[in-house]
Amino acid sequence: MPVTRGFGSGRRRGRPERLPPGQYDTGRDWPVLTAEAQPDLDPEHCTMTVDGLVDRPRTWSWRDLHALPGSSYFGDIHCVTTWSMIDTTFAGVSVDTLLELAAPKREAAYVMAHSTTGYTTNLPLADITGGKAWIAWEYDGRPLAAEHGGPLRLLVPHLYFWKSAKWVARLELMSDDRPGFWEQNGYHDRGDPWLEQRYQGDP
Ligand SMILES: Nc1nc2c(c(=O)[nH]1)N[C@H]1C(S)=C(S)[C@@H](COP(=O)(O)O)O[C@H]1N2
Ligand SMILES: [Mo]
Repeated sequence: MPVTRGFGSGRRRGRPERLPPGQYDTGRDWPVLTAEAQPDLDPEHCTMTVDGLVDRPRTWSWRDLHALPGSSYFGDIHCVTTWSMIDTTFAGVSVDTLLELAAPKREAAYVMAHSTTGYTTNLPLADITGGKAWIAWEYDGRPLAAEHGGPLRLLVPHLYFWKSAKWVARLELMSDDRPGFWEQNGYHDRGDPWLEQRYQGDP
């Protein structure tokens, strides 16, 4: 399976600048941050939809997703509450693969990720294309735990981790940006950890 290394993580390996400003290394102690009640989802019945401004809106079953070419991420993740985890390994499918099949329309420029629970988060389309985002169902070679978003979570590791919607079920392509759950509550619309885009009004 193709493995994409996190942006810059190789270059920064073992050096202090490996961590974005204001972040600490949580080691292997992966915190759980869930705003809503954790859903109890059966992988066999979970689906992933790409719709909105696309030529071919599509829904993939669990089985359909596994039949697609797999893709993994090896690198770091960064939560806005200041923990980072170094050298994580996730596997699933690249968002590029789903978007190629759904065929975004020319006017699509943003995406809203929707979880089965109603949690939402907005992203520029450019931040989930070009090998930067995954629909992940494995962590460290094992099925992704329910508290970490299993069966399926969005993974956008180059942005703060609130963009990586747990229990993701839908990517809605949009022409205009619209704030998701945390973004309506003051978090930044983009959330680049290297630029410390934590809150609305940050650069
Ligand atoms: N559905 C859903 N997705 C979510 C969240 C949430 O509360 N609900 N929290 C976000 C935040 S703030 C972070 S830091 C990460 C936490 O993921 P983890 O619990 O696996 O560490 O999930 C993100 N995705
Ligand atoms: Mo977070």
